[in-house]
Amino acid sequence: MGVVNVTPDSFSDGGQSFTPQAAVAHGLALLEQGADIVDVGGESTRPGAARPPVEEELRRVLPVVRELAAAGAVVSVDTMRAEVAALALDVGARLINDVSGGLADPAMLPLMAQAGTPYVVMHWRGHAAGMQANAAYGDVVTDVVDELRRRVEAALQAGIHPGCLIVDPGLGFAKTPEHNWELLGRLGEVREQLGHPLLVGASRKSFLGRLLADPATGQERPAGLRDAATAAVSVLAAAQGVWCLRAHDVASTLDAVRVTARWGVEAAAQAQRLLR
Ligand code: PMM
Repeated sequence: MGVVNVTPDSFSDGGQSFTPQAAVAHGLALLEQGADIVDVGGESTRPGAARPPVEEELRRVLPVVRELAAAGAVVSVDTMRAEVAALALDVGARLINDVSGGLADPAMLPLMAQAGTPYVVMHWRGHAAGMQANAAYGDVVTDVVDELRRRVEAALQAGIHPGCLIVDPGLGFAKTPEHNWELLGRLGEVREQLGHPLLVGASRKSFLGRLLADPATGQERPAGLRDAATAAVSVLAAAQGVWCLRAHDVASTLDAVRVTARWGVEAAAQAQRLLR
């Protein structure tokens, strides 16, 4: 899944695709790189970010979805709002990626039940403005699985077909770097316990920037220089059986997945030696 952020303030690509023309061109380039899905979003979920009004989100997203769908792309829309999801589906979106797992808008689950299209349910504990205050867990994997299971049950109760549900542990959403690493290391457990296809979005996230911080200054590695680290995460996530990887630089993640597919799971254990 390639990322097309139509936002002025995204942490990962800093407003690169803010005009509809630039966003469409970027989406087409990601497809050219080999993306199966392009994920179009008009709301930044960076920790601390303010929400755009719904009209603004629609203005950002709809023209881009319409044009990419017309070009034959499988378009996903990254939104927490049922109104945006409904209009995006009308203009050709084929999947809704809801980082709130249906918690942000009570109209979302009924809409998805009616639409009958695939729906990504991500683990979420509140909007970007205050979410890092909620980063407290017992065992993070147990808690995230339990909370996601409740969202899956709510989705099924609303009438969403089980075959339409994709789950996502929500790396970086109300999670510290340690929580993200623990979830990544135990993705196989998350997948087995939930029994739905798993989507993972680690691409360019700040826990990678933190790991690769400059040893002299302590400064995080900038977002644009985290693609090799993202590809490494992609290898390890692929080896644990995820269904979909959400990435900004599709080419490097796809290469990494190709190598993993050729190699086998042993790679993960062996690679640790290189770091001693
Ligand atoms: N992360 C971001 C946005 N949308 N959707 C899903 N399903 N999973 C994620 O981890 C996720 C997401 C934040 O990253 P961005 O600002 O680079 O898009």
